[in-house]
This record gives sequence, structure tokens and C-alpha cells, in this order.
Amino acid sequence: MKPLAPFILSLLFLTSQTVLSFKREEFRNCHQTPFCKRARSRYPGACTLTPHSISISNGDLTATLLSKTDEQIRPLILSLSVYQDGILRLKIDEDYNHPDPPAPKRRFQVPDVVLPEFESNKLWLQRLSTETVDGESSPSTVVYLSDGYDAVLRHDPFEIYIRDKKSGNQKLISLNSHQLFDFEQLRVKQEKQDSDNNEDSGSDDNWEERFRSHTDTRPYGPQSISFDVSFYNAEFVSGIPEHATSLALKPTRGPGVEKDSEPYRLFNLDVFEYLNESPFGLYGSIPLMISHGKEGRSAGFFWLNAAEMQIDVLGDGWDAEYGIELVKQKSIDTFWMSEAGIVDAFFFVGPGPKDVVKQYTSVTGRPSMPQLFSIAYHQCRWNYRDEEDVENVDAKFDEHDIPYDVLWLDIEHTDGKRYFTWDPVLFPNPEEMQKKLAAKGRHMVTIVDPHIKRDDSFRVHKEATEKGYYVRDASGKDFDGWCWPGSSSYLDMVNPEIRSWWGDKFSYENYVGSTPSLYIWNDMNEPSVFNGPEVSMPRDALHHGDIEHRELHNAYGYYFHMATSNGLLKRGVGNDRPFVLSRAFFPGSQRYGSVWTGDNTADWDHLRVSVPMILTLGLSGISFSGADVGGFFGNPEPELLVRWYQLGAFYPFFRAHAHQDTKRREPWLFGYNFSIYSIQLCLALFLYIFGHEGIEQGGHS
Ligand code: NBV
Repeated sequence: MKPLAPFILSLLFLTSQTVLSFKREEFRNCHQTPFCKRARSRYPGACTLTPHSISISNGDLTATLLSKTDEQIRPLILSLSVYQDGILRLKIDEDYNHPDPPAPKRRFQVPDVVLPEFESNKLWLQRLSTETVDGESSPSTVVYLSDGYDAVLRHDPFEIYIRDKKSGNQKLISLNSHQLFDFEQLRVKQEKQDSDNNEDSGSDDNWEERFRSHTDTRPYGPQSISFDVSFYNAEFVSGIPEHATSLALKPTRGPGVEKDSEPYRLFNLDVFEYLNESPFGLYGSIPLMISHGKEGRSAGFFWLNAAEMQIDVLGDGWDAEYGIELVKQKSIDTFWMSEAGIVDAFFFVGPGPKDVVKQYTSVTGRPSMPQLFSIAYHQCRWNYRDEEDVENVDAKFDEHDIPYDVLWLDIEHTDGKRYFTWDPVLFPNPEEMQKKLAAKGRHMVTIVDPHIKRDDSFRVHKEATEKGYYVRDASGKDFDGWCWPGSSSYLDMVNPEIRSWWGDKFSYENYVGSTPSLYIWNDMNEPSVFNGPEVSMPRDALHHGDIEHRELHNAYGYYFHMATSNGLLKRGVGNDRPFVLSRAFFPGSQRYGSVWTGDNTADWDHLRVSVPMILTLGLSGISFSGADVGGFFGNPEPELLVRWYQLGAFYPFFRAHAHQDTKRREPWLFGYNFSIYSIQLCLALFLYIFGHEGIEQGGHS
């Protein structure tokens, strides 16, 4: 028996690891994602589109893109618009006036992200000039962007770039320089195609798509878009959160990169125990990339598109793989692929990184001014059990003279996961509890998730059903998925009427037991659906206006956050600045509150990676963000917890949080050692304030 013991022990260890860790097989990789696989197999030079009928219409340059080789495809309509600060916007969409064959429906253009003030700052184009750029065989149309820059549309092969007039017309940023552009057009399913759905056949039969036990009916066939974007004279590129990885994005293809390496994925997902150092998509998505080069020169590229996106950073010499070494100005080349939507892209000229962030936030909005209390320390745990627990924790902070401003309640405070309610036994007097905290100048935050319990006695569900406010499944019925409350439905937040109805739920009379010192936490808004494909909503679910879920997936959480935040604004007096924390995010989320980096783990790697994650969020407009101090999963050793507090003090959003299965870890539970470390914390703060850079290196090395 003896030799069996280590075997059994290692087996036990391995199973516990599998139960606890990231379940890769639940999520698709690029190879299992048909649009990604197809796009990655394209060759440079494959695009045969050229612009025709170039003219000015409504102050924009417009053109029709036609294929030189395939007359079957419908024309595409391209437009270039110029805005203040040298911002160039490129749109490419189907030609909806084309009769033969007509587009079966309009593709989704993300509303409510671009600020109306930005739109009104469009500079009306008066004049286009045509020239033949040195060394080119085909002419180009040139558009004046600003005193320093021109936008150029090269005709054949089709390319769009910005040139820097002050540096001898060198390119700054370009699209389709390697002719990887592709735009799969919407189609109508023909009868004969129903029986045949082999994705890999390469034929016209790419309709249904399967992943594990899920089938995506894909009623309009493949509809992806892909293209290359190059950043010239750049040393590295950053951005495209959310990934648990470095600030400078590592190449995902090219010499020295493993053959099966994945692109950076942007697909909002509820990932259980995410991995450190991974291109895997997490809870939020911002398709903004910022390049940085010598002399502090930066440029930016933003693609406003809410469908699943995959982005390759191509390492130096990637083109050699195709046997074509392209002679070109030094650049970092990237390859962008999205499952659906349109091209609605913005080019930012910088020149510094700060300018790029300013230009990007002039399009999507500046971060809202936070409530003063919310930039202080927050104490959270899944869950503070009952009112007595809340009272004790609050009292202990005073007893130990540890400053804190906000106490949080997770899902267990509700009556059966019906949000806007309180467990009648554990929290019988919620108003009194909040008032006691408020008397000391403290606030409370409660969780409100997007899954609504399908229970007819629950008012929110009853009303939502009667009004037809839920997202529908592919057959047109209210979508029914599994989440914390059991059988649940999801509000169709892309519809402004539903957002406004949701907002009203935060009024004091609707949210019984809430007081002016109560604020909100939106979790699970990717949205997370336990029994859905990749723990989310099926891509063929239907939203308002027959928008497929695939087209807006990455923006779902954004609309939920927006509706909640506007609800707090509406609720009245004293709440002129809402505070809403959200797990999912999208461009523009900075206008509605803060975000955090989700379910991290109590280990040194997660402490370390929180720094580039939060910096990347900041570069992408979301300056108010943080990571769970102490790590959500697992039990931190005292030194790790202390170091995490030291670092967390510098997170813009500073909250300790822990999983319900972890040991209690309120700061006074760590005794003498903790106090010693607290002294170090003060020292570190002191050093930081006086300009030393010690704090970031103060962690475990
Ligand atoms: O609501 C429970 C947790 C919450 O504490 C955490 O912060 C979220 O990221 N929630 C996820 C759901 C359960 C995760 C295992």
C-alpha cells in the first residue's frame, strides 16, 4: 500500500488544482473560432478592393469600394471624416442601397459611445487633391487633417494612412498597408444550406457553428471584418485591455513566437481564476491601441466595434513567414479581426501619449468626477454575514484606528438573489444599519447584478416580462439562463427605454431599505450565464431592433453600468455624482464609474500583474480602477497581504475583497507583523510623496 500514498496524494492535489483553476476548455481559442482561424490564414496582398467615385458628401470624403476580382460581392461604402485635433475617422459598411443581392439587414453600429459634442466638432471638408506619391504607381487622394498632418487614401492597392508633414511626409499610422483587409458580407440562408454546415469546407456552407454542447444558428452566415494596422517608428504598443499581461504588448505572431500562440482576445467573459501572463480575454474590452516610440512619439488607433475581437501583434520579420520581405519604413504591424459590426475607426496623431489619451477621451468622454468618499479605502468581503457582523467590523476599524470609508455587501445580503431586496432574517433593518455608518461619515455599497430571478412574485421580473424587456433567444422567447438565483433572464439594456425603467428601480421608494448613503456595485455584467456558451449569452440571442447578441456582446455590461449610474443620478438629492463599480467595461465606461480587475488570486504574480493592468486601463481612459487587495481567491500570507495594501494605497480604486471560502482577513487579524508592515507602508508613502520610485519595487521580487 505504501507506494500508493504519494500517488493518491498527487492525484488529490491535481484534482483540487483542476477544480480550483482556470478551465481553458470552457473557452474557445482562435483555432476553434472560425472567423479568427479564417482571418489568420489570409495572405498579405489578398485584398483586391479599390475605391471608386471618390467625392465629398456632407463634408466627408466618400467612396465606393469595389473588388477587382469578384463581381459577386456588394460594393462597400467608405467614408473619411476629419475632427478637431487632427482626429481622422474611417467608416466602412455595406451599401444598403445596392439591389442585387440586397443586404438582408443593417449591421450594428454602436450607439451612445461617441460624444455628441465630438460629433459636432467635425471639420467639413471642402477640397480633395489627387497626387502620385513618390515611388507609387497609383494615385492617392489627399485630405488636409491639420497643419502637421494629411490623411491619404491610396487607390491601388487600397490603403489609408496619416503622414507627418513635419518629418518629410513620413507615415505615422496606416490601415491595409499589407492588404489583409477583408469584409464578409451578410447573407440570407438558403434552404439547401440547412443540412450542410461544415465550417472547414471552405465552401459557401458556413452557417451553424458549434462549440461544446452549444449551437450558434448564425442566421446571416459569417460576417467578420479584418485588417492590418501599422504604427511607424514605434518601439512598442500598449492598450487593448483587459488582459493579465505586461504594459508593452508582446508579439503574438512572427519569429520566435510559439506556433500555437493566441491573439489578444477582446470578449467580455466571466473567467474563473484567470491566468497571469495571458492574451486571454477577461471581463472588459477597449479596442484602443497606443504606440510609443523614440523621443516620446505616440499615435493611437481605436475601433468602435462591440463584437468579439482578436488582435495579433506581429513581431519584427513576420512577413518572412510568407516569403515576402516587405521593404518599408520601420513599423509595428498589428492585425485586427472582429466577428461582426462595421468599420468605425479613429486615428489619433498624438504627438505624445498624453495627447493620444486626450484625443481618445474627446471621442468617448472623460472620466466622471468621483464621489470624494470613493477614492478612500473600501472594505469588502463575500459576504459580511448580517447586521451584527457589519456593526462589529465597523467597530473594529475604529478600535484599531484604521481609516476606512465604505463597507460593502455582496450577493448574500439579498432575499434569494433578488436584487433590490434584503434577506429579512440577516438584514431586517437596512436603513438603520446605513444610518449608523452614515453617522460616522461612512457609506455602504450593495451589489446589483443583471440576471433577474424568474419568479413571478418578484416585482422586477413580473414587470420586465409584461413589458417585453428581456433579451430573447434565437426562437424569440425570453432568454432563460442559469445564474446565482437559478433560472434567470437578462434585461435588454441597449434599449434606452429599458435603461430608463431600470434607473427608476434605484429610487428610494422602489429600492426599499436604501438611503442616500448607499451606492452600487454591478457584477456579472459580461453577461455571465453559467450554462451559456463560454459562460455567457448565446451569440444568436436577440436584442431590441433584431440586433444579434454577437454584434453587441462587449457593450452589454457598459449599457448596464450606464443605466445603473443614471438611476443613481435620478434618485435625487445628494447624489449628483453616482458611484457604481462595474466588472465589465467598454469604451465610455469611464463616464459611469469605476471598474476593477475581477477575480484575481492571492499570489505574488497577481499582485505584480495588477500594476500593468491598472496602468493599461488608465491609458485607455478608465483612470478610476483597482484590483482586489489581498487577492479574491485563496488565503494570502501576511507579507503578501501587507505588500498588497502598500500597493493598493496607490490604486485609484482601493478595495480589499475576498471569496466566501477564504479565511477572514480584516487588517487587525494579522497582529504584530501587520503593524510593522504598516510602518513600512507609511515609509513607502513618504518616499513616494517625495518623488522616490521605491513603491513599485517594494513588492516581492
Ligand atoms: O458576488 C460574488 C462574487 C464577487 O464577490 C466577486 O467580486 C465577483 O467578481 N462574484 C464575482 C461571483 C462569484 C465568483 C466566483
